[in-house]
Amino acid sequence: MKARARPYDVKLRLAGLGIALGLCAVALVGRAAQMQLFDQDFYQHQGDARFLREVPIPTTRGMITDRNGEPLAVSTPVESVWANPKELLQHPDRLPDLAGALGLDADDLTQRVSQRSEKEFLYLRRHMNPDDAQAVIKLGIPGVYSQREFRRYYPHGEVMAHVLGFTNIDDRGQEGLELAFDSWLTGKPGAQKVIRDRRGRIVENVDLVRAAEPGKDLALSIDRRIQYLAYRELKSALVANNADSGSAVVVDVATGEILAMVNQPAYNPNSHESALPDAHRNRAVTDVIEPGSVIKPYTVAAALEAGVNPNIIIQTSPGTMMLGKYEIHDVHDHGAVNLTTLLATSSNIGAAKLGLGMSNEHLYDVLHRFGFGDSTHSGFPGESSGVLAPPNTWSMVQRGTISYGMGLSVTPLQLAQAYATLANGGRQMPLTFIKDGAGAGRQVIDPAIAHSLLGMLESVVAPGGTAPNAAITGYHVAGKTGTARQASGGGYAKRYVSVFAGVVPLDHPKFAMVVVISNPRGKSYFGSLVSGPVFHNVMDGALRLMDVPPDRIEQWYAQQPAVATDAVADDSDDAPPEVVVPATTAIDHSAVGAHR
Ligand code: 59J
Repeated sequence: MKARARPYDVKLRLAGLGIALGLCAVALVGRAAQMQLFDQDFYQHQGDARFLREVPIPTTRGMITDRNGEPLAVSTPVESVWANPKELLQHPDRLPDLAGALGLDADDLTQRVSQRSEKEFLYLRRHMNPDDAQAVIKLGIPGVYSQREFRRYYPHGEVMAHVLGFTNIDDRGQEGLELAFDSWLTGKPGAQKVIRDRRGRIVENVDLVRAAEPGKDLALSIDRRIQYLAYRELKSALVANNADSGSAVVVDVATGEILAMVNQPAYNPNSHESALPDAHRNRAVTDVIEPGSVIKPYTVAAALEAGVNPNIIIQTSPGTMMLGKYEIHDVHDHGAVNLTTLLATSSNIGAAKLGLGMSNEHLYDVLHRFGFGDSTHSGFPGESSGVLAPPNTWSMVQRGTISYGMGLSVTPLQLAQAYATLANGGRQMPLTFIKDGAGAGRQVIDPAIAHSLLGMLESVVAPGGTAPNAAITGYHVAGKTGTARQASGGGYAKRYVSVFAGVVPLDHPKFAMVVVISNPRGKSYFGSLVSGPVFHNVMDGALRLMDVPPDRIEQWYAQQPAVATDAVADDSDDAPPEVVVPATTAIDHSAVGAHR
């Protein structure tokens, strides 16, 4: 019997197949619907993730200006060209072109790219001029891209170098105020979602994740014009006196704001890599000197505070004195001196005798109150505190030498603060590099003592004082010279620092300025002749720039040339009044070397 498939079997099979196919279709449609309707986000994300990227939005570093809003440090846009090595290496024939447009050596470039062949990111050249970078991108080489960055530019170059410092290639502060205020100045880069095509080009901005926050601006206390004057005068004094290094600081007496701070040697912060590291130091803040005689006013202040009669007469003859087993000297025999002539002639013996008459603790206390031995807390990176040993360690000899400024060390900035404090009626203002940033002051000595010291120090710049060349026509000036041999290897070398510290005008003191010049090897090495003229030239200019009214009116008018002003003075054919310039000094500097 022949077995035949029965028709219902075929139908059954067909129906079975139909059902199976139908189920498949339903499953497929269902799955599609599931993917489309329910899992869409997941798949969208998976797809986009291959092309959707979060990219940073670059932002600027805050601008640094001087007290009048003049830009001192600005961020300029630059382009950094980078490559995706994997992609770029698929077109090795383009490498020579690329190297040419980047201004790089073709072999070096090939090597660098090959070394990172597995990576997706390599800077080819950073901080290019945007036009040059554009020319590179225009070559259309696959795997080559550019990115906006910002580069710091310092329009005043050397003049502001030490105060500002500089940033590194990633725009972070490395030295100076760029370092001290880095977090204030640094912006927060934003973030943006973008879709890139297969070649990495951005084809669509999707959404902003975070807006970029630019860094904050910083207005300094510095006055660019006074800074420039100080820079010019210090530099020319260094050249004229064949000196190694120097610093100058100008402080606003009433506020403690630092108006100018310059050093030599200097460097150009726009190309600081090429500078000697030695030129980087802001010596006014980081370096110490043995100050010598500019300390004497504080010894006198201590004596007055201890109740010494302001009219005391001190015998300094014969110009030498034994201090323990050491002999100390004055340049001349100044005979019997009062406190004013002690300062005007800068008698070491007079100062030592005053110091020996008080306790270690008292002299220390007064010096310390004026800020010696302590950081000024100016906030400048690397600030030195100087050295003032605790009084219980002082020998009698030390008390004597500290009284005339030997055996302690100070920074030029500390000296400037100490002179500003005298000029401010004994009220010490915190020093600051920030405009209007100073806090409240602190009275460190009786105003009457501060006042009488300023009077005595006026005699230093008067004819007969050590520094008549620091005098400024039309203004009352108080100041002090110092010439100190520098300690070296346990003795004192024939290396000097020449210092001048002064304040002007005495009626309403505005400026305190300190000038320190190290190792002058010219005709003279005296503070009066080396540093005094820098003080004179800078202050003379600054008084005019800041419109400080003269406080010595007769002298002021005497020096004004009798120019005919429009309407009035036609009938005056008188010669201008004779100008009397004090030109003589009682000290014969040429004799000093021989005396030693
Ligand atoms: C001086 C010192 C060195 C250290 C000496 C200056 C001492 C001393 C041991 C010799 C030149 C020189 C602790 S002088 O600053 O007296 O500024 O215009 O370096 O005395 O004992 O060939 N300054 N300077 N002394 N040491 N030790 C005078 C004086 C001062 C002047 C001039 C002439 C010194 C008026 C210094 C100035 O007031």
